[in-house]
Amino acid sequence: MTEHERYLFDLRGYLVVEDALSPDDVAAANDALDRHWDRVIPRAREYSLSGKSTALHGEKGRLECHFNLLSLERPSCEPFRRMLAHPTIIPYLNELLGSGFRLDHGPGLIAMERGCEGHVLHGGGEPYDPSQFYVYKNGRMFNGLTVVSWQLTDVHPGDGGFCCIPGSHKSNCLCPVDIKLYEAHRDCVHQVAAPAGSAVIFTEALTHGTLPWTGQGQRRSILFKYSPGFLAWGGWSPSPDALLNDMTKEQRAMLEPPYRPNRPVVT
Ligand SMILES: O=C(O)CCC(=O)C(=O)O
Repeated sequence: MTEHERYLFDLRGYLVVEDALSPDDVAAANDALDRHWDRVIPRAREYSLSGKSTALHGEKGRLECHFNLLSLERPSCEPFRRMLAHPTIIPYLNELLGSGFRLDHGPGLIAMERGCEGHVLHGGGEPYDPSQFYVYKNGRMFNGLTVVSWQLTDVHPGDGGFCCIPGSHKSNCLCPVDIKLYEAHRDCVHQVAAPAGSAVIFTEALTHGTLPWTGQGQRRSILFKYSPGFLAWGGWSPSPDALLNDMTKEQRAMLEPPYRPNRPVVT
């Protein structure tokens, strides 16, 4: 990470890394999703994410897929496997999570069209959660669960989508409910614009959520959630040998279970 990136991540709790994916990688991921789009479904209304918020309400749920993007047949799985241990992202995760970090869960798709609801803001420095935390000690950052959200379409200012309260990963006070519902003090909530090909990296300790989508086209984000190597937020289950044997050693290292000593280190 550059001096500027380190400063900005510590200050705000997130970073936008532009051009992390090449235009060909973005196109390959979008093509793969298009091939499987009949299995991408709106989130059921009974699992609405906008809660009681009128500001985040939408006429439909966001679009999700409930299949493993890493296990799709070739070539559809390839762009997502490249994201899993992407050379652009590895140095950031080594610095933010420590070497030996692992995929905690994902990848997941968040797709949105005009009219899709938002998601109530969640997370924050208080209450302290030892699985999704941010601390700065011994001259470096330590993070729990940390997200890399790959943008497959442009997100312009004002489109909605991912939003956060910059700096809230270090907050000492509980976030009031009406702020989480985006019904008070909206000026502290920042909508994060990012062109296609960007990786938005954020700590889950940041208060964050989703604004209803008002953009022209679709939002398509692929979220990978990583933990330090010794930590699990979401648990772990073994991946089939057929999948592991068909991956690079860097990709396989991401799917290791949580433990501390002698982890495979990816640099
Ligand atoms: O990307 C988004 O819109 C929200 C993601 C989110 O809430 C999460 O990862 O916990």
